[in-house]
Amino acid sequence: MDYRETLEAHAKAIRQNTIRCIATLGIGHVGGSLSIADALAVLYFDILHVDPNNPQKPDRDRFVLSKGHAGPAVYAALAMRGFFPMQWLDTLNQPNTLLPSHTDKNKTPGVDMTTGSLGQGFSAAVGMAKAAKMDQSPFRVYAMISDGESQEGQVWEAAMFAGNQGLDTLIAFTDYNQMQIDGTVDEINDPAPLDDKWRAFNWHVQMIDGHDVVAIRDAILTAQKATGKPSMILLKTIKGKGAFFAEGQVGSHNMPVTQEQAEQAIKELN
Ligand SMILES: Cc1ncc(C[n+]2csc(CCOP(=O)(O)OP(=O)(O)O)c2C)c(N)n1
Ligand SMILES: [Mg+2]
Repeated sequence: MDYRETLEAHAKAIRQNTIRCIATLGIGHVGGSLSIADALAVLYFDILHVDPNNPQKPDRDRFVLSKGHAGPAVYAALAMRGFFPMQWLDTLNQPNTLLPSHTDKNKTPGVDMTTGSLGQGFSAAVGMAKAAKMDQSPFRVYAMISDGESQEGQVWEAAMFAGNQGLDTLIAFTDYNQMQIDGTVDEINDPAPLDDKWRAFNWHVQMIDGHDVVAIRDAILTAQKATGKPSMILLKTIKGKGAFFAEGQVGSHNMPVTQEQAEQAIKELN
């Protein structure tokens, strides 16, 4: 299998495992989890220098899911990479689970930041990149924010600091799926033009198809070469991508999922 086929297979499995574990619970953040499956496949199966046997390795690359509600997709990727047994996915967001709805670094092996309050994870990621620079540590920091999250003032404080500091080991993504909880981002509080805004904050900016694994890989390699500036990769995505009951629907943000829906969607992905 070539790169595209291999990474698409991982993305498909992330989607299937995400749908399965949300259906086991009966409800969850389907939309924003499925829209980042392709980026997570490229990160966890190609880009990130991480060690499932040593999740706290000091010089590991960091990944901060600032849009913490997409935890289920990250758990699927981490389980598939061997950070913990696949059976843990069946415990998603249940009492005493190590896989809460939103990512928690004190609970889940492989999770680098506790998130859920939108904007905060991104600030933490900027702080990690600054600390790495001060310590002359070799690791990179990757962060995923969302477009509704980009309405948070805190995002732009962090953006300004990272741009001013030239934190070029920081590579961030925006899941530009055009939807938040109650509607489309443009009807609620349009963050566009996101590319020009990030450029104005002294970031290196790319805008790509967020469901094209090769484009994602190439954009990351380009970002790694951009010196003197942090990088923003704007991922044009579709909320709920890959599940017939969720794709392109605002209502997919946090939705009930039946076993029958899950089985059909998993079959269709095959
Ligand atoms: C500071 C803060 N305000 C509000 C919320 C509630 N909330 C959770 S997700 C969300 C927006 C979802 O839209 P988007 O950011 O575009 O994420 P997507 O679902 O598309 O991944 C909001 C307002 C929150 N988690 N944190
Ligand atoms: Mg969104």
